[in-house]
Parts: sequence; structure tokens; C-alpha cells
Amino acid sequence: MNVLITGGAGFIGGNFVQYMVNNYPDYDIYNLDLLTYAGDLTKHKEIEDKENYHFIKADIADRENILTLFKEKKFDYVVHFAAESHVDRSITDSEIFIRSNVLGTQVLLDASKEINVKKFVHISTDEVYGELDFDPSTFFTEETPLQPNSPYSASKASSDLLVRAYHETYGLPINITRCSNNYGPYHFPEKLIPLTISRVLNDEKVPVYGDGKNIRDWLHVDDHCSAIDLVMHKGVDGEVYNVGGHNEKTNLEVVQTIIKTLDKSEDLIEFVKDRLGHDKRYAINPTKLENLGWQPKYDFDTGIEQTIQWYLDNKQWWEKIIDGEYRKYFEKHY
Ligand code: NAD
Ligand code: TDX
Repeated sequence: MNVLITGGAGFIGGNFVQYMVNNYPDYDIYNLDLLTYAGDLTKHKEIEDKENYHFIKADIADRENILTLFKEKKFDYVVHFAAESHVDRSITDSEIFIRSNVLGTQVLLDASKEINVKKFVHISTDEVYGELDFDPSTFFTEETPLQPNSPYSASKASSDLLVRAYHETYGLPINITRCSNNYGPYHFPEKLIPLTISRVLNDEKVPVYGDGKNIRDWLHVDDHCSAIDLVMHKGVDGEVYNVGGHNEKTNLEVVQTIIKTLDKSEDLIEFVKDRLGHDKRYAINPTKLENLGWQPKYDFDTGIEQTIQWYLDNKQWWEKIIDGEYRKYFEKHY
């Protein structure tokens, strides 16, 4: 079985590559990644010598190269993570989001259609549904209309619609997963949780947008990986599956939890200008996926504690990142 994982040098794709290499020794796992600012291969030190792991440096939007590669490798499964993923960057400049997220997905769909893949799993996000208000009885279901609010989520919704269209028009066997916010090892420190951990550990101020009351629904990345494994093997062709573990927290609660766990002072919190078009609340109803047989393993308290410990144990990974190009981005952005 040849499995192509795009974006496997990034956060979630990277965790999924390791999950697949370790759990499916009989599958050949191909990690295809352009190695943008968000991609790095040092995370794969423990699997890079395994016989079933292969890396290909390529741009998903490079049509000729991708079509040739698919004909050569005859992938059975495509699990598509590669994307520009940071909302704030899309607000500053959305051009690369359209190229990688929309055009890149279209190229992969064309290539998958040419070689009749068994399944194309498109990794999407709850952000395509827009925002919920603060009524805790409301959730995103698979039937919630798409109402993306940021250039990032609009690019993801566009790619979701292309994936759907390739199923309707050409009968391509697809699934779309829409997951809530992930956290866990190798999360790039521009995102709220790793940004907070790394800055608190360095006694630096943590920027909280607006009043900090916006709500996100957090899922440990390992639980996302097991959900994708299930959808890839058991998902009904053409279906969308929402992924989430009922872990709603305000941003302020998340930041306070990290500060408390690290035994630091809340004086590190700095309320800053709100994100433009900042979505109020995300919350997932995962019943459809649970009916397929999925259950998350982590509760937030255990997951966040283990994640904080991971950042303490793996300082060399994130220190290298925050000392490079990223520091320039951070200083310009805040
Ligand atoms: P990430 O930014 O950490 O990683 C993205 C990876 O894609 C990087 O390795 C990058 O080099 C690669 N990439 C970008 N453009 C590429 C291109 N043109 N060709 C080849 N590779 C390219 O992202 P992430 O947080 O791991 O998110 C992965 C996917 O999951 C994305 O599609 C995102 O929309 C989706 N998602 C993320 C979350 C979350 O909380 N992070 C939640 C739901 C869904
Ligand atoms: O410095 C910050 N301060 C702050 O208050 C940052 C970076 C974020 N925030 C807030 C904005 C959000 O309400 O924290 C919340 C989480 O922000 P991000 O970590 O940027 O994630 P979010 O915008 O929710 O999007 C994430 O989840 C869905 C991923 O980055 C997306 O790729 C995924 O689709």
C-alpha cells in the first residue's frame, strides 16, 4: 500500500506521518512537503531510517511535477494536510494561501483522478463554518453552512468545495475531515498554545487578543491522528466528518492554565489589539465520527500538562525556531 501524506513536515501532518510509520509497517509512507517556514524534518529523526518512510521535497501546486510523481508511485491513499495554516498571516497577505491551499488541492485532485486512488482524505478545519455565538448548546455539525470569515478559512472552504466537486463530478472517493484546534508536540510557536508556553518559559509577555473571551475547542493531535486513520480506512465515500473532543476553553483560560502549571505570574498576560474578524467561538459536534467508532483519549487537563512537559523536554526544537526568521515575524506582527 502506497500512502502519500502531504504536509508531513508540519505539526499535524508530522504527527500523522509518525503515527502511520509506526502503526502500519506494511504500508509505504511518503511524506511530501515543500519545507516552508512551518515545515522541518528534524522531528522525524526517530523514523527517518525506517524502510517504510520516504521523503519527497515538492510543491503541491507544481502541476507537472505532481502529475509525474503520481504516475510513477501509483499512490493508493492520499491524506492531504499541506497548507498555509496561520489565520494572522492570511490577514496580512492571503496570496500564498490561495496558491497553496486552493490551487495546490486542485493539482492533487487532478493527479489522484488520473491514477484512480482508493481514497483522497482532505484535512480541513471547523473554521470553514464561521463562528458560533456564546450559547453553549450550539455546535457545528456537518450540515452547518460554510461561512468562512478569514482569508485562511475562505481558502480552506474553497478547497473543501473542490474536493466535494471531484466526488460529485468524477466519482473520486473522497472524505473531508473538519477538526477543531489541535495542540500537542511539534506545534509551531506562532499558534496560541506553543506561543504561550515558549514565551512564559522565557519570562516574556503573552499577547492575548481583545478581551481573551473567544472560545476554541481543543483536541490533542494524537486524537486527531486516530480519527484520520479511521476515516481513511472506514469513512463512507463522499462524506464529511467533524472531529472534536468537547474541550471548549476561552483563550484566557488556556493562557492562565499554562502560566499556573509553569508556576509563573499572570502579570505576563498582555491584552493587545484584537484580531480582525476574530471568530467568537468554535465548538464541534463529533457524533457522526463517534458513530463510525472514534473516541478521543485525552481530556484537556492531562493533554495540556503532557504538552507543557514536552516543550520543557524539547527546548532545542522550539528555541531554534523562535531565534530564526520567526522572531522577525513576531516583532513585526505584535
Ligand atoms: P503547519 O503549518 O504546521 O504545516 C503545514 C505543512 O505544509 C508544512 O510542513 C509546510 O511546509 C507544508 N506546505 C505548505 N505549503 C505547501 C506546498 N505548497 N507544498 C507542499 N507542502 C506545503 O499546519 P498544521 O497546523 O499542521 O495543519 C495541517 C492541516 O490541518 C492544514 O490543512 C490545516 O488547515 C488543518 N487543520 C489544522 C488545525 C490546527 O489546529 N492546527 C485544525 C484543523 C485543521
Ligand atoms: O498571540 C495570540 N494571541 C491570541 O489571543 C495568538 C497567536 C492567538 N490568539 C487567539 C486567537 C484565537 O482566538 O487564540 C486563539 C487561537 O489562535 P491560533 O492558535 O492562531 O488558532 P486559530 O486561529 O483558532 O486557528 C487554528 O485552529 C484551526 C489553526 O491555526 C488553524 O490552522 C486551524 O484551522
